[in-house]
Amino acid sequence: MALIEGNLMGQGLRFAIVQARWNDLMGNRLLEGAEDCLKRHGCDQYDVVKVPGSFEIPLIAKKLALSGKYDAIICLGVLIRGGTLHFELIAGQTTNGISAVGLETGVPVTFGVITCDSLEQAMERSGSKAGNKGAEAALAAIEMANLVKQIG
Ligand code: RBF
Repeated sequence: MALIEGNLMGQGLRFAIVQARWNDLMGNRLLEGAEDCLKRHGCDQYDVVKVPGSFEIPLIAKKLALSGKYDAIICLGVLIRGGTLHFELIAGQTTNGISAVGLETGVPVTFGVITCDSLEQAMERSGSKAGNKGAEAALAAIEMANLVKQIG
């Protein structure tokens, strides 16, 4: 029996963070959380790429994954339900798109896009009482990058 798991050491790993500009009051908190997490885990090699909104994340994440420059891609965005059908459509496309990038490229892609009913909920998930989902996505990226390296 072999137990194979990724460690949380970020030294030598390269990451790209893709951040959607929409709702950047909370989006910038997610970014801060992700950067803080990477640095505290020993990683100083990362780039931040800004896109207009969450809908645009998958294409850019795919290009970054295919560039061969990164061990994992961290996707950050804030979707707030506005009472329109758009929320469901954008949230669905963003989630499916981000998931497809990892499966199609073999490069780990982690999901730090928060989907919220209200501004308050978005605040909670971007650095207050529900933690910081950007930091969680960065931690998952470190673990996945190390796991993929081990499996080969
Ligand atoms: N992008 C986000 O990242 N978060 C949102 O909450 C969000 N809400 C939107 C609501 C509407 C009605 C529209 C049309 C777009 C919204 N977008 C949002 C932007 C979307 O992700 C994309 O950037 C734009 O539609 C341009 O392709």
